[in-house]
Amino acid sequence: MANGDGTAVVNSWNEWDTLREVVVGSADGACYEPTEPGNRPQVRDRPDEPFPTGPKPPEVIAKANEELDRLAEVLESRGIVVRRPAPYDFSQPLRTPHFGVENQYCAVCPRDVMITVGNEIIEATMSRRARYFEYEPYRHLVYEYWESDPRISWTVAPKPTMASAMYREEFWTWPLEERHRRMHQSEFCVTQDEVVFDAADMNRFGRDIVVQESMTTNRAGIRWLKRHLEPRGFRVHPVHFPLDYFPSHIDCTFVPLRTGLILTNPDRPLREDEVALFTENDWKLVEAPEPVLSNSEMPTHCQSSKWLSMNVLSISPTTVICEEQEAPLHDLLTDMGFEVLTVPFRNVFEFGGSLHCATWDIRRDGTAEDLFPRAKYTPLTAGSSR
Ligand code: ABU
Repeated sequence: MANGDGTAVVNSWNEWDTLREVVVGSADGACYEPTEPGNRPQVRDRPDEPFPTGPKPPEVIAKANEELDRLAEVLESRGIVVRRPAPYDFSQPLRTPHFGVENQYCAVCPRDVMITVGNEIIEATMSRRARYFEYEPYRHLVYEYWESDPRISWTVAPKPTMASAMYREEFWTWPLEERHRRMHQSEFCVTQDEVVFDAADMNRFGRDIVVQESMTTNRAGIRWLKRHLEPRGFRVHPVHFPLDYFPSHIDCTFVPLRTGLILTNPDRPLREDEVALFTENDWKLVEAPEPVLSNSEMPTHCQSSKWLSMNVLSISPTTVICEEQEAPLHDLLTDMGFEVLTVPFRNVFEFGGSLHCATWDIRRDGTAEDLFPRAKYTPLTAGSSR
């Protein structure tokens, strides 16, 4: 069954068209992320202290849920349909033939796992053991959408083994000078042997998809995305931010706000030879202001950077939702003509993200526009080896 206006039930081609239906994460059942080969969580400013394990305290969960619920209310007040993940017991340990992990993580950040690309839902491979089954809290929704509209396709990307050989353990002990020396090599904690990607390493720009090579997305993952998406009419562009030594998820680094405008991270410039794709196609790159919190002021158990400040959610080409204390960003966006809505969200930070991370857009207005008409692009399927 189609949506009332004839749009497919699942339809989202970019990060900014008018939002009609969205999933907002939930902190119910959340656990601390375990130490594993793809992740070394640390207590902020006390790296020698053991990172907690098991379920997060009920009061920490309650505060995050209050903010997630508030976001849901604001979205609903704008006429947007809000859906939520199903309950899931993240305290269950996992054992597969290839790995074991003492507990799982949470369903706060659907963006990391799930992506809508046009009328298709893709479940990412994921890159960390504790997140192997993180698609499960969203499956009831996927089935509902898939059953209700024959135009919807649903793809589960190949699951990697996440065996020890998939990871590069020494990555975690490289000194900063070593990281700087290697900054153009794009070799992180995941090797290139298996297909690996988190959905949050992608930005959607109509028929163009930009994918960051990172700790959570490798070159095999990008190849898989190219081979999957190119026959469906998309162009997939890998991007790199060489000064980000621990890259994971593009939405605190490169944030498209509307056609022609991208918010960028001044600490993480785009690789020089990749800028032309944007500038030659009339995209303006605007640097985000310094976040209000410094890295050392971020919540104790938060593994994300201060740049969660720019992890905003666009609900239309003219309206953006921001964390309520990020006044310099509000001012910049207002000066650029946006209506800025604000919600408190700092209690969500330690669950892995801010407003963009904590959402997964299901339906926006819009279609597969070509927003890079001058892109020079060689499809992988035509013989390129990248
Ligand atoms: N999950 C988004 C975190 C990215 C960052 O810390 O920059």
